[in-house]
Amino acid sequence: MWSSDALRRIRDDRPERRAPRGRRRLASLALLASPVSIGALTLWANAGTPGLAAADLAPRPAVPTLAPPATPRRTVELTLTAAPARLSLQPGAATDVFAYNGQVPGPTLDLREGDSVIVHFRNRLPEPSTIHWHGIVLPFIADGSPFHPVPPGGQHDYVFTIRRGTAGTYWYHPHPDHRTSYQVSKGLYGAIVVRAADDPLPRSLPEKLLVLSDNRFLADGSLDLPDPHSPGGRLDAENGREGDVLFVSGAIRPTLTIRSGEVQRWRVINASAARVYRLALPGHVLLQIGSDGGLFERPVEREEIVLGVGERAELLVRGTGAPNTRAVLRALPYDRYIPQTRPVDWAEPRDLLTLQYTTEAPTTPVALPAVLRRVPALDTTLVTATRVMVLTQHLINGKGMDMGRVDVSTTLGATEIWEVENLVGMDHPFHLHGFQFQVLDRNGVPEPYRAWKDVVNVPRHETARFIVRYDGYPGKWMYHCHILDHEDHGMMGVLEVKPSVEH
Ligand SMILES: [Cu+2]
Repeated sequence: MWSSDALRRIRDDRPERRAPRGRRRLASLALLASPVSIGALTLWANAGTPGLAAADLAPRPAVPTLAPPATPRRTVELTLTAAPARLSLQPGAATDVFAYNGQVPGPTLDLREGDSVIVHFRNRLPEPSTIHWHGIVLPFIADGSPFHPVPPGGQHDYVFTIRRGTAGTYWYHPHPDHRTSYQVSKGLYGAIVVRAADDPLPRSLPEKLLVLSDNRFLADGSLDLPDPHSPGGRLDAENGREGDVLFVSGAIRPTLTIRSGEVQRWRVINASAARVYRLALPGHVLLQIGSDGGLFERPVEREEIVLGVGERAELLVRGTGAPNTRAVLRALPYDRYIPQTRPVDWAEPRDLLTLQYTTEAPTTPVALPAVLRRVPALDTTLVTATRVMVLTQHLINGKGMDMGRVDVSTTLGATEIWEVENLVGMDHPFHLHGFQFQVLDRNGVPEPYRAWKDVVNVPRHETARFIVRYDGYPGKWMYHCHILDHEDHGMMGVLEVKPSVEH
């Protein structure tokens, strides 16, 4: 199924094996990959962890075994081309979209801690774009923020290294000035999975990747993207654009299979422009094991999980149902709206996918670790500043985004608290680029467990506080509401992190 060429595209890049630069094979995923496409899904081989495929909503092809090198250090090099395409997102209809490498969602990047990543981005769109690597700690020039637009016909190489300790689930999407909601709605988003060599969970767990998104269509199958000045456009600007068609990794209500007794590892990404998912699997207690920046210290049992815009969750789904039964993963109603613009059907639960039990006799559940890893608490005694962010509709601290202004200035290595206060009657998910943070409390209630986060949803009239240490890279980093229409309308600011002074 997988050619050795396709596997070699992820190069073993240990220095002693390096060929002279000029002779080094430049492997492009776009050219060399022979991915197995099933509908809109693509399965990428994962040379380091045989048996685990990143995108896995369909029967998995055999993945060949390739012994990982003793000290893996790889360069993963690929090309992502954003271009118009005509795809069938819904049965029986063709839709003009924007796609990465011709698919929606774009290819899943299956990475390991320590990987050097080179992405050749080619913009074949009729407008400027970027690729933002949501949640990944990387240099400013690689962040794909509005500071570095790539013009139509242009290209940019994003070069970064995946840090140790950051294994988790991330995603990528465009982040151009004023056009993020439009481009994501047109189909530009994809998943990133980062794996750790010392992952504490059994490798035998079947893994599923669920990229949640929604969209809205006109009767002719085209995307419903109203003129910004029309009533529909103004409603999207207010609420953030939601759609009535829900997708899981590009599929509408797909079916996953599970054997009774089996434990599966699910990675869930909220890639929607504005929709919040309140996830529940009736008849099952979910075991959440991680969030935006990777694993928790210990698994946490949850009846439901609220996944704000841009957030991710890692879960263990325990197959406690009987053979040949089924369960439905649902998005329960979540009221994030002001009454004046609350959608009439907001209170309807929505089905996301069917979990079908096989007819096989129950299997014995695998033993799960009680401790996943250490998440050291950031030291509050080192805090040198508290940044107060007051959210109102489309504004932060009363200001709209100005690319020429620095809103917060600080120094690399400093530890600070951010207090994000939402004064209005609508939720705003707050996202910080460049650094992972730890939520301290929400409305004064201490966070029950520590996690690395890059988005915190701040419900209406509530306040969230987080602590962050700027231990990444200097640069000008965006912070913004992750309702993409709010971001596009200026609900964004600039954090300048200056290099620390050498003594
Ligand atoms: Cu917002």
